[in-house]
Amino acid sequence: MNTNSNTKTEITFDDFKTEVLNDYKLAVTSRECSLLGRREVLTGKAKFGIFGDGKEIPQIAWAKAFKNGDFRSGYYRDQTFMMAIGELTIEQFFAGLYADTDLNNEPMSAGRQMGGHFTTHSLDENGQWKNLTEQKNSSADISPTAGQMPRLLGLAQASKIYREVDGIDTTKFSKEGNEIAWGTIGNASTSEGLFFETINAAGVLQVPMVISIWDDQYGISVHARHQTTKENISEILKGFQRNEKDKGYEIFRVDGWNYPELIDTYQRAAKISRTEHIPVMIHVQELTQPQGHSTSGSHERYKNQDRLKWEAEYDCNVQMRHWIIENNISTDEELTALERSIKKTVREGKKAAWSAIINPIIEERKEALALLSNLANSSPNAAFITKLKNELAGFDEPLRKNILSATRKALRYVVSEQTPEKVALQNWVNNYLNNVQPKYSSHLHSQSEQSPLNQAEILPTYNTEAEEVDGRVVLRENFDAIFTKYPEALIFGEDAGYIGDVNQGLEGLQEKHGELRVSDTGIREATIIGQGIGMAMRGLRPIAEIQYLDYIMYALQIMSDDLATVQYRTKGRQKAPLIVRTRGHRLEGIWHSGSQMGGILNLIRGIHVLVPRNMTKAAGFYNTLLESDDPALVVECLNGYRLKEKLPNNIGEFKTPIGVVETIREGEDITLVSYGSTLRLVEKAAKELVQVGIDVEIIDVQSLLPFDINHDIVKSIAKTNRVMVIDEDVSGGASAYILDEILNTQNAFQYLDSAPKTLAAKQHRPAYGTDGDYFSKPSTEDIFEAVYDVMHEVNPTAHPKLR
Ligand SMILES: Cc1ncc(C[n+]2csc(CCOP(=O)(O)OP(=O)(O)O)c2C)c(N)n1
Ligand SMILES: [Mg+2]
Repeated sequence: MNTNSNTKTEITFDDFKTEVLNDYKLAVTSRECSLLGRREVLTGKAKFGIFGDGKEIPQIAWAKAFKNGDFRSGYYRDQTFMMAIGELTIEQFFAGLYADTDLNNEPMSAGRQMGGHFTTHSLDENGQWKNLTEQKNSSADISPTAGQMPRLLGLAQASKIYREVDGIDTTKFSKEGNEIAWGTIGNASTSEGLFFETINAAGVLQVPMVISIWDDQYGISVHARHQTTKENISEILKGFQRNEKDKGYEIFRVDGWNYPELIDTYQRAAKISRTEHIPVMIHVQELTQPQGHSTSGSHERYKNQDRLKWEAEYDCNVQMRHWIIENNISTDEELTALERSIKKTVREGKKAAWSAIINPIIEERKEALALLSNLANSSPNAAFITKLKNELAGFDEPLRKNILSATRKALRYVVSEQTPEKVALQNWVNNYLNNVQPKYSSHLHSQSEQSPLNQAEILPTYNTEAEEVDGRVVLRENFDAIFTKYPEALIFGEDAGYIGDVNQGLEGLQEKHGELRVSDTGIREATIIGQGIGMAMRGLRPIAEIQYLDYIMYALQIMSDDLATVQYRTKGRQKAPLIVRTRGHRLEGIWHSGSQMGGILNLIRGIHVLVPRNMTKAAGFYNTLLESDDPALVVECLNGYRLKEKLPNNIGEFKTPIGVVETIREGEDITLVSYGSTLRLVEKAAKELVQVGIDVEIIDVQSLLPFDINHDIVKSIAKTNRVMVIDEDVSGGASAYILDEILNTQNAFQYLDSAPKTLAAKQHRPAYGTDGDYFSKPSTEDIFEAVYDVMHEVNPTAHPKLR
């Protein structure tokens, strides 16, 4: 059904007519999907619908300019485009609406995302790259408005890197950087900071990005007068227009119902962007929402009669129909016949999609009903079980939830019976859960061979006379080795380029590896991450530097909503193995203390969180991650860059394994669990505790996500029978997370002879200065006393009360 993207210079009238009618057919098909989709929600077969009606024609024009290798980063209105590039069928459209969990039926997300969230597959079933230059690509959508913008920047920047950096194997990713990254955004979403941040950054970077703004004057019910100064986004962005003197954007304005002008505009935009690597903005005005925003309400509530009348008239499909007739390309009768046949095709597609989702569930229900019958026949509680069975049999459109609910409840009625029928049902429920749960829970992380969990440790090795250097030197030497070994690796961030980062971990590397690979960025954390996500999605190995951990807050939304969910929301068909480098821990002051680990941990499941205690460990993590295909955050210890470490002689080779803890002091009395810079205080307290006869074991977590995959902490607790988690975050933050892992995942309670403890910071943000730190975060004395108190409780005679 896709549109013709061969724009030949000379075509016959018949060719032209065929193409126009094919486009019209596509527009009407997409519209029928939207209309029928809404009905499916209102009748209860689907839960929620958000559709592309009213935006069909510009998307067809766009698709004609979209070439193999290009990338889309858009939002929920783009169904017609996806159909036009041949990546969304009618059946798939409805499979998305119904949340079909079979990736073969619902290739966008296997039912994990609401309908209207689109993607293409960059990876095969084994998680290996497909050849992206031979297909049309769409990065996986997310729902937060403007959340598609930061990634768009990186998708575009990848073309620049592939065109201008030598030595990268581009086979699967780029043909001389000729790919455009195409973005779409609604008019109201341009009010978001992420939009402005991205627009500015793309202007600075001069990357091949074409952003289309679908302007229907509304954002749900809120009119443009509340959204945009002058109610006109391209008007206020005029200053970005390039001229002879200054680089900038090419800006177009076009009416969304004008088929020939749209085609012309998109062709011109593509030419400029693709050849010259110029960012382009296309403000597509006068669009409509024939059915309102979504299935959650009707637009008659907030649009007046005049507006509704105008929308009916300027509906882009209606306008295209007029244009076809006016230009004698077809007749009213012919088009009416075409429209009728499309209605039928869409209805059939919808039916096929429903059968595909419901038939397997009906089969599963059959099995469950048979087992429930058998169970009833063998049980004195037959009446209750039969009732459950009949309820399950009564659903016209059963869900897996109904099947599990009935079978799990039935087991309660036979809890004290011993029959083969009961065992059969128990086994069936267990198997069923094992089979179904992954449909919802798989692929939080990579499941490919390159998962970092498959990377074995390689220890650093040293010459006998190994030099003691500042920690930052270990890092710098290692980054140098990385950029030499991996031509596709690059690092960027505030002050990361010319001066080689604020702590000189990249000193001299821009000069050596070039400005495109070791670069400065503007102060714009969210789009620094976006650059990384987009480039990683196109096969590069970006390292995005966030200057200080405290400022990751600006990027946390995009890390949480986008980066952390890439594998999950595509069920393993896209990846963004971005490494986020930052520095934190044990600093001073409200916005320079680097401690908000609990918030981070809870928000970025899907990204590994690594907290190396020194720079050798950190370098080892980078080496592991570059051989792997998952995203990760590495938090270096800010106060460790000037501490001395021995310089390994296998720089670039040694690897710190992820998810593995390290015991850094052995002891008998209590296990102290901590990470990062706080460990230095714990180690100091440990030495002082020896003086009073207390012998502690210290474990460095190193990797907060994943956490202690070998369950070594519980082994230590089995020996000491006591545990304390020490952390510089607020109580209830990372310490609570760690204790939860130890108690709930590792079942440590059975070995405990004392209450498990956490020692965390005060509830307020850390105050400035040495005393500010002392009175805000656990000090050596705090640690000493907290441990001492536990031992006092154990043996008050040996350890009398301190104070
Ligand atoms: C960050 C965020 N805030 C609010 C929402 C809820 N929301 C979804 S769509 C929408 C309006 C978007 O309007 P516009 O960008 O003009 O796109 P349109 O739907 O009109 O095409 C809002 C407020 C959201 N998804 N994300
Ligand atoms: Mg809008």
